[in-house]
Amino acid sequence: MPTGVNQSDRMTPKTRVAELAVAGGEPMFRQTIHVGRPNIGDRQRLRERIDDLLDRRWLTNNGQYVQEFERRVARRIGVRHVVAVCNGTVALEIAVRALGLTGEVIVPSFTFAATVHALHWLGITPVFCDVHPRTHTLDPRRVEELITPRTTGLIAVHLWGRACDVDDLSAIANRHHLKLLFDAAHAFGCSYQGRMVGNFGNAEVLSFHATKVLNTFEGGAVVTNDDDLADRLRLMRNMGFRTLDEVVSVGTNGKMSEVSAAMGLTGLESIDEFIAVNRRHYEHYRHELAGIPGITLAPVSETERSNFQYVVLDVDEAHSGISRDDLIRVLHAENIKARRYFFPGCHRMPPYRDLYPEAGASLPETERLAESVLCLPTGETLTAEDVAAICGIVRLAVSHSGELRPILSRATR
Ligand code: T4K
Repeated sequence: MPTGVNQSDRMTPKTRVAELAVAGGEPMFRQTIHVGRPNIGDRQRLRERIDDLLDRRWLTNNGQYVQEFERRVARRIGVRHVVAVCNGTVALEIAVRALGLTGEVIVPSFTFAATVHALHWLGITPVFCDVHPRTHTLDPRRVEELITPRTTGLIAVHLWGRACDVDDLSAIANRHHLKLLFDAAHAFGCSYQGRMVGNFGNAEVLSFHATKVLNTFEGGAVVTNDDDLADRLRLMRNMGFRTLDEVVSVGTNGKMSEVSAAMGLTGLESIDEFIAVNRRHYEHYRHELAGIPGITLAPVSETERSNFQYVVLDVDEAHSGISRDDLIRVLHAENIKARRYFFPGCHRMPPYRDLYPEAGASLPETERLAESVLCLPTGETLTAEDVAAICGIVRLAVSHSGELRPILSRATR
């Protein structure tokens, strides 16, 4: 176990509804178990790097750690350019701007708000497209019908690290002369048809937020094989400065700091371990959850690389007897902070719900997923026993859903 990781303080398995915390029992975990607990890696190496950058008094502005981080990420992905920035949202904004997107851009609603906010922030109309029921990613069959003379591009999201249907989306983009940007915030270390995510479309955007498989505290990158685009991106992230005192274009301050890059370099040295731990937890969840009626673990491709960072459950109330939201209440009471990613769907959030009140009508799959999907904890702070305990609670809640129903409805009153 990596240094500093605490063994969870846990109750023995529960077998009766009366033992559930929602029914007045002790919570299963004394401390909250979170989705998105950061991976840290070798703290000693991190401290050495922080001492080194402090000694050199070089804290930001394309320092040597940022440059080294960009080279190492580029090598890992096999892509020509990695432009590291301060977070994934700014990465999206400068990518959208550097690609010259305007007018309308087709985007899923079933994603984190940042994907859509980046467009609206830049005065572009997001046109919401439904996702595929099996992959939860942009459904190419729905994209073409949304293209208008104002459409300039598509943003597709490799949700949960599962690559989109890159071939079909690329064919559509080519046929209609549209730019294709992938939001790969979840997909560092994942592949599509054997090639690493980061090599597709005009560019791809990564997030290195604390909650991602590889983190730089806050951070992100735009990655591309297009030399001219990379040049524009580098200018934009640094206020358009070409040389010491020559500004040649509009830009913003999107730079990654040295301490962030130090964290990223340290994490990269342990990334295979992080992914192996996630994979073990995923397999364990799959084993423990198998056969629970109405509970489906989103599958991970057997043939592609995945980072296994998101453990996603689809709760079908008709078969489980308990809704996703009630299951979340049961889990939260046990101090298992499962998350409703991505509820309620961007089209149902302000300002989009007021701007596009009819959007839901063409997003049946998005609306279903937003009501039925939840994410469970994983990562290096979790143990196999924790996974078994979490699955035990899910099993108990489903197998005794009838007995739980009056308790849950009393609790809401
Ligand atoms: N595109 C997509 C598809 C994305 O999912 C995201 C970000 C982006 C773009 C934008 O990238 P960034 O600009 O963020 O780089 C979290 C993350 O903040 C966000 O990065 C991520 N997606 C999203 C899926 O999850 P929240 O609102 O859920 O954050 P929060 O504060 O509730 O944290 C999540 C869980 O992580 C909590 O249960 C606690 C735990 N946590 C969090 C932090 C920050 C920790 O244990 N330690 C920590 O330091 O958005």
